[in-house]
Amino acid sequence: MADVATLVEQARAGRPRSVARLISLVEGASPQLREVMATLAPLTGGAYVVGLTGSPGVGKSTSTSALVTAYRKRGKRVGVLAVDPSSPFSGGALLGDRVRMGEHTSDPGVYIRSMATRGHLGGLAWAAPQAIRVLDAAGCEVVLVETVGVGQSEVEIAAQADTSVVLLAPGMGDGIQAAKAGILEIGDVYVVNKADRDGADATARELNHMLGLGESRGPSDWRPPIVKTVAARGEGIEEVVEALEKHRAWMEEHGVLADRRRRRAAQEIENIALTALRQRIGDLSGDQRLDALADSVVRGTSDPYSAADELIAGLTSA
Ligand SMILES: Nc1nc2c(ncn2[C@@H]2O[C@H](COP(=O)(O)OP(=O)(O)O)[C@@H](O)[C@H]2O)c(=O)[nH]1
Ligand SMILES: [Mg+2]
Repeated sequence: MADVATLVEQARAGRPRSVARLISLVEGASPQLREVMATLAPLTGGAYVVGLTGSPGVGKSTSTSALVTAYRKRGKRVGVLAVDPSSPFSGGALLGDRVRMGEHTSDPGVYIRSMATRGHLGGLAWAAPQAIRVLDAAGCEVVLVETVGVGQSEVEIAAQADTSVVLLAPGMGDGIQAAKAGILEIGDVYVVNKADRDGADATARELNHMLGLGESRGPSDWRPPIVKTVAARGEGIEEVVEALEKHRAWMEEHGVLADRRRRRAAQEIENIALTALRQRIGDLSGDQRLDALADSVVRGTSDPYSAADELIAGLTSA
């Protein structure tokens, strides 16, 4: 296979197949990943990462596609990552998404990739930031991350993004669901899509009400805006972009962007370290050190806590 440096160079030159190869290395947890990440490190930090989450069918892919159009008009290179934590499939875009993203597939300024993480070691939290880093290093100025809202995953994705967009639609009972899912805490921008349908105003009002509850914001705090869209017709999308740019400017002004990125990196380090530790501990069955420690616990010359400490010390210095 091509060496990592060449692959990265080609990805930066805008060669989609090289970007795809790099993301495949992430998904496959390739042994080369270490080298890939080391090579990418100095090339990252330029991308503005926007997460889009919401229930299936709310219009995430349609909105993502419309946002791509809006950012392309502004001359930005855009990366799209569609993360489906429940799907065992990966590689190409999902069929429906391929249709909705269709107009962008021949645009060299847009890179679209879907990613499945089920069964993945460390899951979404582990794979998504590394895939984002690939797109970042490949020169994407905006990276849109679409994820299906299932339980914990949207919270995880919110932790990956600079700005989180939460989508709702009228008539989906979303208001109540949103409150349950803790979605009201993660949105920086709220979108009520399908505003061409009855009930959009009511949904927006209900959302506004719920966002106001428990509110204790100071004058310089960010108040998440609610934008109504008809993504299928591109209506309201410019307003979404404006809200995103405002949020980004606010984050930069208040040091929030740097803070979020630091927390993100910290979490990533923790995930990788825990995965590595777990792997080493998992490899221990039949390990003589463990057997010896077990013997000493059985004999009463050591206790399980001391033995565990000794084991960990041995693992981290090994
Ligand atoms: N009426 C209406 N339908 C929409 C709108 N946006 C998306 N849709 C439709 O809603 C369905 C689900 O959209 P999709 O983007 O795949 O949702 P996702 O599952 O959240 O990614 C598709 O049939 C879209 O054409 C809208 O603004 N109004
Ligand atoms: Mg979708």
